[in-house]
Amino acid sequence: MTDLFNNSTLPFSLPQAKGFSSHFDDDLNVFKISIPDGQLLYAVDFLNKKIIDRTVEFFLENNNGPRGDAEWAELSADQLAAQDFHNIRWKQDYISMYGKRHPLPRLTAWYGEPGTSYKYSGIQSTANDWTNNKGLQYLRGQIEALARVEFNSVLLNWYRGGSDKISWHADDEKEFGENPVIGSLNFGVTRDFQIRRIDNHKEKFKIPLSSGSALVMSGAMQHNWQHCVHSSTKISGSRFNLTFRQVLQG
Ligand SMILES: O=C(O)CCC(=O)C(=O)O
Repeated sequence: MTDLFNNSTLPFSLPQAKGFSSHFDDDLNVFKISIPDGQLLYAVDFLNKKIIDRTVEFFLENNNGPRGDAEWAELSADQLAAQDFHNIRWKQDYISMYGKRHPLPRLTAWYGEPGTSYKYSGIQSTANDWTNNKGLQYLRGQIEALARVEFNSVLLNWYRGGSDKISWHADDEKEFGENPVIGSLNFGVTRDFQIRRIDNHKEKFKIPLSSGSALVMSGAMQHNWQHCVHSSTKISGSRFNLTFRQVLQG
């Protein structure tokens, strides 16, 4: 149930069920959301337009690629591999299903402290060193201030258009520890972040993640809830999502 004394209204609906509540924190300028077995922080205009525009430019800076947004979705994997990105080493990963290799429906890049490595969608990925990456270090500082934890790595997802997506999953890999805090930043077109309970798929809600928004997931969320971003024929244009994480090393 939404707190009646809010001075700001949550721009999406939570299930009307026991254990769901939200409250706007005026000091932090953020919605604090409780769900059964989890907590969320949601800040709509967390980053300003100047930072957003500069960040998108930073993500795409390259010598030889398209300038316009729509063109990116049309490049083949080989054409993308030939792009010389200056700041982010975007890559096309593949998953194997029933003996066939399929491209992941998005581009990814994994950055962090030297030595951090992480497995997602069955793909073992060693982090690109982020020590001298000024853009990522700036964004890390921003999300750490909101989440009040330190992150040592980030997974970047580039959804080039409406057909790019990420399927239902939880970030429950053992290298993230028991109850991980995961901080997400969003740039570009708005996409719905869907959340459903693992033991009851009908208990679900969606959060529109617009450009400049931040979302922090914590508590036992990754053991009890899954999330995804569905494809949509109504969407065109790029969205970049960064999920900052603490990978336990050793
Ligand atoms: O794009 C998003 O908002 C979600 C990304 C995600 O779920 C992940 O990287 O594990």
